Amino acid sequence: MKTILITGATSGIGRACARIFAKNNFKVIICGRRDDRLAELQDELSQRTEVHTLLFDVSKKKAVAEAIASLPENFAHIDILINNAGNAHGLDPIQNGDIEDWDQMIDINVKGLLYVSKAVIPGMVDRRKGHIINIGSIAGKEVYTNGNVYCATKHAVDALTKSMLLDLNPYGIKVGAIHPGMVETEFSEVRFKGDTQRAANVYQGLTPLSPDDVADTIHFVVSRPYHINISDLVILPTAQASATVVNRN
Ligand code: NDP
Ligand code: 8X3
Repeated sequence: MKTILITGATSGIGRACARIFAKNNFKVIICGRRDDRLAELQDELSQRTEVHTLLFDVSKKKAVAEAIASLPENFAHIDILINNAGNAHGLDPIQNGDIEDWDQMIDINVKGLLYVSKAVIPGMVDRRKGHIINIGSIAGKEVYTNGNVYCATKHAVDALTKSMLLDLNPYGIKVGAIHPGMVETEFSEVRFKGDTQRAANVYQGLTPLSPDDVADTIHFVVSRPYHINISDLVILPTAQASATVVNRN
């Protein structure tokens, strides 16, 4: 039975991934900062598979290293890493951007992804097998007005994915990124700091992707035969043609 570690499993895309992989016979390690959500999800998924929870903030490098090092023997060999934890904080023109928001996005979306990868990759290299999936974004392929720092972090995820693919190629490790467009999760509530009306407006007049749509695609990517690596995949709602071109009713 393969073991998968999913960051940001307490909500949205990460939680949907935890569910689909638990249903499909993977041991799951679910990570996040909200312990009540982790406990609830562990209860749910334990009906189907072995589940281990790790409570840590991806932006705290010591906490990341300690958490991964604490894995019990039966979860220690990670076959698949889903670097999913991340969010946007704010949507402001560059001249008005909040430096705290910038720090958070860079610390979580870029440095956090690196800290987790640094803790997991050496085991994969030793075992000469593994699969890393980084969750980028359409914002990692294009920039849009006021997206500045969030877009920059997701462009960094795109670049890091391509770099990991090159560096880990000699070890038979698969690396790829999934770049979603609009997915209805808590993402916009976080971006707009709890303004639920503004968050809901983002998805008005179209059918966005659901977290399950993205998780299903990730499961497809992970379940390909060993010789197939899907290295770069953009998934959009049909109503969305680019980061900003959206056909609303
Ligand atoms: P959610 O807000 O629903 O989920 C974000 C997850 O990330 C939560 O589980 C949260 O857990 C975790 N997280 C955030 N900050 C930290 C941190 N410092 N340490 C540990 N975990 C953290 O959003 P999504 O599911 O939409 O987002 C998942 C990924 O998908 C992100 O990387 C996002 O950028 C990307 N994405 C989302 C799109 C969308 O339209 N929704 C489109 C394209 C990409 P907790 O708070 O418990 O720590
Ligand atoms: C999330 C999608 O378009 O809000 O990464 O940046 S978008």
